Amino acid sequence: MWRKIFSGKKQAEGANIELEQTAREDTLEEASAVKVGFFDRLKQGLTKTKDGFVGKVEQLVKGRKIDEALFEDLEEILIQADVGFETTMLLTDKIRQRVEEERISDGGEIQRLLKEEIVSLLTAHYKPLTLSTDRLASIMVVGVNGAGKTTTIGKLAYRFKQEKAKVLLGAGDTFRAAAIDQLQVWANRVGVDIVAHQEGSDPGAVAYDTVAAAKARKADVMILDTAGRLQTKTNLMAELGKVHRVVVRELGHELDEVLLVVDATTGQNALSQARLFKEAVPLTGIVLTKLDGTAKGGIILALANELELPVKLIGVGEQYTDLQDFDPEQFVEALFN
Ligand SMILES: Nc1nc2c(ncn2[C@@H]2O[C@H](COP(=O)(O)OP(=O)(O)O)[C@@H](O)[C@H]2O)c(=O)[nH]1
Ligand SMILES: [Mg+2]
Repeated sequence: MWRKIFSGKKQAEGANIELEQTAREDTLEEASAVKVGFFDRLKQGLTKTKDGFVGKVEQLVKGRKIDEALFEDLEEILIQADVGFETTMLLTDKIRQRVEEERISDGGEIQRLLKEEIVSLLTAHYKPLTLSTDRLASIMVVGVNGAGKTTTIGKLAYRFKQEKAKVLLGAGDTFRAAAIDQLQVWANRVGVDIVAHQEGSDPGAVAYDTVAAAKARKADVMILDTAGRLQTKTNLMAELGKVHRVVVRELGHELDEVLLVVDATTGQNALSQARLFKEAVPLTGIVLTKLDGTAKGGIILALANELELPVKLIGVGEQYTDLQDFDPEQFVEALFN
């Protein structure tokens, strides 16, 4: 039986203990050592955003008194960090209000207020990855080309395998032979089963076979890859809807997770991707990848605030273990400290 470790911070740490492959007893000491490793990795992955965003705020507020010019500069930094206009205004209005109510005059305090408001914004819509453990857990992964879908599936497969789950992957991206091969490579590396058809075959048929095989082989988790598509291509989006319906019909219920993978380096386009994918399939959450590759990690705030979709996982690098459960407090801590 694979471990039930899918809700929040404790689980993230728990998962990581497994990921670090401590075959030993996980004594308190070891568990906390792993926790530090996990947090360090997050901090390292957020270095660019930390420098480009929090670092700039720090420079801005140092020794300054609070006035309208300061707020305007703060707004500019937030917008440059991809926080987006709407969310920037929400944050700075709240800070303005608190400055007044709490009679704050030292600019240095702005950083603390910003940190607190970001935590509350990220916490408001927070929901961890939630997978069934009493029946086949099912995940479908969607997103534009190059967002990191296949890599994310590989990392998830690795994690679940470490948790002793029987994992089955479905190579639903049948557009390119290379995409099928790529998932195959991950499956071999991690040591999990895969259902794959030939290039150009019907992705609905792959979906059908994946569910059937998962049931027949009594898998704990199935993860279905899909072809990347531009959110503006209506026929391809409709096809995605069809694939989803096939899975639901064969499972006999909704999937546990329909995850949209979004590349953090794509900026505000992430919002339009999320809106259009949400129309095609009932998304349950977002995986924000390549946070390590951008100084504009502020997109996570725009996503959390402007869409009713929680960010559930974040990618902070290309290693197996660089997919983390998103935890708002830990994230903000890594960004500000
Ligand atoms: N630095 C970094 N690279 C990533 C991350 N996630 C995915 N990638 C890279 O992004 C590229 C595209 O990923 P892929 O999984 O093929 O995207 P797909 O087309 O959506 O399936 C690959 O080179 C991955 O290694 C991440 O979190 N950080
Ligand atoms: Mg792919």
